[in-house]
Amino acid sequence: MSYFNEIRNIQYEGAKSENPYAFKFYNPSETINGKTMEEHLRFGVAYWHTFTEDLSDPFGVGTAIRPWDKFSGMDLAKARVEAAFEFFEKLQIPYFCFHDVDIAPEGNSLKESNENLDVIVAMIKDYMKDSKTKLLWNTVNNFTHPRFVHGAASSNSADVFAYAAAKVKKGLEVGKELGAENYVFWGGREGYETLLNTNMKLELDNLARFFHMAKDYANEIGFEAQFLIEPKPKEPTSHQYDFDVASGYAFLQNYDLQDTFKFNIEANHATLAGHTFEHELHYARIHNMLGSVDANQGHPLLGWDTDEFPSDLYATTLAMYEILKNGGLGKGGLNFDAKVRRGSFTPEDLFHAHITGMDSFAVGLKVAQRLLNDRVIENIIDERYDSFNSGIGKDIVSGKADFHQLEKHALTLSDTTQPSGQLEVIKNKINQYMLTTFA
Ligand code: XUL
Ligand code: CO
Repeated sequence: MSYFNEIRNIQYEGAKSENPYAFKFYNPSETINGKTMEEHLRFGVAYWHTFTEDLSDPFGVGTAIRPWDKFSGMDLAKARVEAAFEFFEKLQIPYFCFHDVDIAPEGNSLKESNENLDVIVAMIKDYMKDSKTKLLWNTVNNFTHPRFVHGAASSNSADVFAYAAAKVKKGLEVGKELGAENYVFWGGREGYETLLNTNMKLELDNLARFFHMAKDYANEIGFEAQFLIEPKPKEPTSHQYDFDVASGYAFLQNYDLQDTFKFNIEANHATLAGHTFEHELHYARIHNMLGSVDANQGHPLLGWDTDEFPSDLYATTLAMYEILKNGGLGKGGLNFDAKVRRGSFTPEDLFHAHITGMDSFAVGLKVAQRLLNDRVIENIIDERYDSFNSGIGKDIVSGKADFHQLEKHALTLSDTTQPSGQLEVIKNKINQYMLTTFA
């Protein structure tokens, strides 16, 4: 059965193509600096937003028209798998990602939920045999069901902690079964609403205990996926524990988890935290903690997680610059944790959204590689910090200098001369590179 009958495989047709069902910039087989675009970008489809999401919002019911919605229960779950693999193939997408509840309905008990999962996982495994699309990561949803109202691993209830652990245990087994390259922990409701009823120390300790137990179990079953923490500062709780990369990294170090995890960085979570997307990527990169990316964008005027498909070429360029500086994403990828707008409710919109996201990152990749080749940003930064390459600067960096020596040096200074920060020059250069790369 075909769910996207009218749509043929999406091909690269070049920048001048008028075909809305073609890539204008994403050319999977094109080589850039020794790697194909497909290898650089490692795009993934988010199962929840593309096949499960109904586009409801707090003010209105779902609007999504999805041909598979004529089914219900397990039949719907199976229809979604069929639709998903048709979509993956037509889009030539190398990866996908899911939560347990995206792919199979929850039953009346944990046992029943696991049985439902087993049926769908077996079906997905079967489809994967004939597909080039692999599992970038899986995770479990430990936040939607009312039992997780006070959190999962940071719940006040030991029973809920146990239930959450059982779900992650199954998630790790599913990840191994399907060959997931990563396993994601997004905080969900791991956070708190008010300190007036919260034992924060116990909650943080428990969260760390949970992560250690998860890693122990992954080791026990030989599941070698990279573990990823996905920071987010707020939503649904007002204080999420994995606020951003910096606080997440401190948490991991406090609990001796820094070698177990890397970060899955989501653009809209970065901006919710008051950072830029590139700030979060950069912070993770310089600490060797950049694992994977949830590629989306927030709305500049809205203060919540809008999860839009990425189309801002400036943002994708700066993101790809960080990713290239990182030497790529390793086992990670660019997962479109993004949803079409509530008004974009047709199945065709799902294709247009992904084409736009993929083209936007392809543009970012090409511009960023040129910026790097010409050392545009590197040269400016090297020059800016040149004072640390000789004299007193070299002594500071090598650890030789102390306050006595620094005071002695400072007393000899009449006035310091400093070069300009040149921000406007740099921005103009980046604009020039963006426009001339495709001229
Ligand atoms: C929520 C979010 C999640 C994670 C996976 O904001 O980003 O979808 O990516 O649980
Ligand atoms: Co996400």
